[in-house]
Amino acid sequence: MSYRIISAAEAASYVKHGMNIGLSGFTPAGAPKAVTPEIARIAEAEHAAGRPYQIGIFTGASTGDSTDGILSRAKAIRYRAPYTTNKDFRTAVNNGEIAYNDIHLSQMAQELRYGFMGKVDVAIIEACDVSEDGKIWLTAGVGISPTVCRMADKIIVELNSQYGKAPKGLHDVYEPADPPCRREIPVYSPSDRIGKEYVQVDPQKIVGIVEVCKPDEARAFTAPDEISERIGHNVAQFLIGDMKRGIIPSTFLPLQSGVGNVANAVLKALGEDPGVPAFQMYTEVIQDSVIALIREGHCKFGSTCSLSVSNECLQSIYDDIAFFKDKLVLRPSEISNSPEVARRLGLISMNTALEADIYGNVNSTHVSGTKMMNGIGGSGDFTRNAYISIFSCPSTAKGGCISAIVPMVSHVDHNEHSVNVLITEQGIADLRGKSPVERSKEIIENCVHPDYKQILWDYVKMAGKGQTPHCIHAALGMHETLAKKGDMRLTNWAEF
Ligand code: 0RQ
Repeated sequence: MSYRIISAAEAASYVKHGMNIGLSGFTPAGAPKAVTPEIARIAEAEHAAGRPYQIGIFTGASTGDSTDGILSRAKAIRYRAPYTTNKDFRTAVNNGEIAYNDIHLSQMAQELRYGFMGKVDVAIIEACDVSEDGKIWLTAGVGISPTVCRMADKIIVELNSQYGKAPKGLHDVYEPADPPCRREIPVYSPSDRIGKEYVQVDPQKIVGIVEVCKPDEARAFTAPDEISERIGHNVAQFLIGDMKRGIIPSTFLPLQSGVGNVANAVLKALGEDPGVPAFQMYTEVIQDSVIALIREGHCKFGSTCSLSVSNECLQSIYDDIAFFKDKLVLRPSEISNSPEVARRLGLISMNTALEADIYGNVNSTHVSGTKMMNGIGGSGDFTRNAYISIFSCPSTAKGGCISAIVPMVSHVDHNEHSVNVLITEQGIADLRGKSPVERSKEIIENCVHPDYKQILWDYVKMAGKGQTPHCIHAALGMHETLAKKGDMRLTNWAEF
């Protein structure tokens, strides 16, 4: 290979203060792991010398600690988009130290191409192979790699030998043209392949290859607890009910699912329920539970942007790659999350709420309205365009001190016009075809924890009549009670 093999430190030296870097990967899957810690070292040295050093980060979704964690702690990030899950990044954002642009994941690549976020100076791309003529074969996540490779002045390849060349052939790389020349994305079934197995770049832009042998920095999921198992069971019962009524065809519809413990438990429950037929997935992340379902035949095909699985699970996929190759495809985020494709395929979307209100508005991102949790991720891409959009969450958080159902959400990510179904461990609220007042009855009756039911009925009574009844001065009263007394159960509407 005629590319120069360079150290991670040399690669990092191409990234100067004020530049923007574009990264491969989607969740820790396929994100760079070697060069970003060296960028953090440069930042620390520059700061120690009294000089400024901060960069912008463009990526597919969250990354691993080697990027968001280490760079946040080194105070090296000026700007970042989109979704992330890192605790230190979250702290820095909530301290006002980082400009975080939490956009829909499907829009990230195109907003870069449209010029909304500035230049991509250096792309850092994890690969399992690279050819002389500029073909880059990615690893466990695609994200925005094709776009940042095309836009960047320089490309650094982290050639990760951890899994050898096993990921080769899993990818389907396709980048749409921009308006007014864009055509339809020709995915008519989750398993359709429309692009190339690699990212084609101009080989002149590859300034060096950094040799790496590191696993993904996957997050461990806790085993489903009783609450998430009940949520999963309720989701399965809801879908079976809709199939019996003929709303969902007996062949079923492709499923999308977000990340997190609840999402993992829901998928597990769907696979275990004999009433749910074998299904396909058209989604952004595939977690451990889905890989088990593919092995068992409950999931027939998985189209995803990343294999966001534990390291053991990833190794087991690559060990059995002949089995998985025709059952999985990895796509760029603007294809995996495409609103056009979601609407065409008729996805059943399943995402997670932090809180929902009695009319069906959902907050997935901001704790008590101001503190960023993770971000919207792909939940908005799918919710707005799904055949049926479902949100689930436990009915309470923090030992019961917080009700997930409140009179008015403290931040809106998904509004009442897009949310079809709300599910907690308490039950199912089917909001389809209902007016706001009808929705509020359905939600309070079926989804609210018993500790909070009367508080919410009292709010509804106080709000009186109207299209969407509210007491505006008291609508965030449960949040205010939490802030003052540490427990929403102590809400006394007479105080508002
Ligand atoms: O915190 O563990 O410290 O107690 O939030 O909650 O119940 O473990 O659920 O892991 O599924 O995460 C919405 C954050 C849920 C996630 C969110 C606290 C709760 C706990 C986690 P502790 P759980 P999960 C996919 C598509 C974004 C939207 C989406 C998420 C912690 O699923 O980021 O689905 N989703 N995107 O105690 C204060 C409340 C709370 C609360 C829960 N009302 N107030 N804290 N918590 N409700 C993403 C991609 O596109 C890649």
